[in-house]
Amino acid sequence: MKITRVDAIPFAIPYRKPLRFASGEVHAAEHVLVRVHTDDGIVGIAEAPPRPFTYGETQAGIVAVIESIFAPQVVGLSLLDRETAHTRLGRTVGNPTAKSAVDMAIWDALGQSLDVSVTELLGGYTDRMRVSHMLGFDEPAAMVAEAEKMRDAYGITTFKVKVGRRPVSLDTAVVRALREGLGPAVELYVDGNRGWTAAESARAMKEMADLGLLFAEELCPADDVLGRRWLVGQLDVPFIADESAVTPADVTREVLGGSATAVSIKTARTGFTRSQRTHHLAEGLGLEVVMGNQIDGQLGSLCTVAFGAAYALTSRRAGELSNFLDMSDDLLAEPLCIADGELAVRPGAGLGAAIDPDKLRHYRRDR
Ligand code: MUC
Ligand code: MG
Repeated sequence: MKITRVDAIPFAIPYRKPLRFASGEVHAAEHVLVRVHTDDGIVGIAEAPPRPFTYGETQAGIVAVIESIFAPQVVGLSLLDRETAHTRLGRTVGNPTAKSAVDMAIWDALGQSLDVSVTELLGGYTDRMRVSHMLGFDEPAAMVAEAEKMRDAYGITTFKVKVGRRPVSLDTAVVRALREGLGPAVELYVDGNRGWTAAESARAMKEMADLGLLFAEELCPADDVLGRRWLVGQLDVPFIADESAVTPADVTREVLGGSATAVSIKTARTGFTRSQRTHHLAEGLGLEVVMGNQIDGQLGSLCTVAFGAAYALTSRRAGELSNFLDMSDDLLAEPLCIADGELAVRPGAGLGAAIDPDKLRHYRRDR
């Protein structure tokens, strides 16, 4: 069970349709595949998605920090030394998705070694989650058509709508069109990626007051400290902290400061070890949790559902598990399948994921 090697392999898979939102856009999954090898021949895997507009990481930077700092820190540890690995990775500031991929690949390897699934290792509450689909910026008719396609093809009935454009009516018109087009039964919530000011956010939420929204997420920057507190205090739906609350300490600060009332847990940026801490904190504080998406590929989505299904609190709400549907291909040998609006964890040991070697050869960018 000793870690002998860590690989960081950059790859690029184009998106069929780019995802656009207030803080950026994604045209290709230029991620890093992380493999943790052990002395008994087990290989744990996970993927790191660079999101420079959110965390400052780049694909080349993720490869470099793993090869030069993180790999030497974990090689020689047992797979059971997860707290030691977490503490050592924590000596380096930032680099959340690089750290998380190493952490999750260790958990995958541990699950394989013990012949137990990661979900069971973590908490084992259920084996599936309802899926929420994220709708990027477009014209109202196109976004309604996309949501209808997702509902008809995959049974998805929860949608997160990207907002944060100016004037705010560009986005409020979309949300109204979605409610009118899809009817009262679907769940809708909005994510601004810090695009609006607090006053614009308040105006937009008033315009959408009759649309039955479930949540509002990161509508304005957390750095507008008093403005955001003022906004959150007047909303009658939970306000989700996403990119403003990456660490458990960030969550505590945002919530106790009155700037958030719910939290997005993204395994891509807190791995399994830190996501556990955020989960326990959210439970203690009585916060709603949504399992978020870092525009993950299939391996990242599998990590999200593996964690989300492990606990009652994280599996209560639909998880954001479907961005991979917009990718033109993936590395997983057996594709993920969303059916009846749900995604199941993979049965079997660890994450239950295997990489297709031909696809890896085709998409890798290091040779
Ligand atoms: C989301 O929930 O915000 C877009 C930017 C980011 O950091 O994550 C995605 C989705
Ligand atoms: Mg968000």
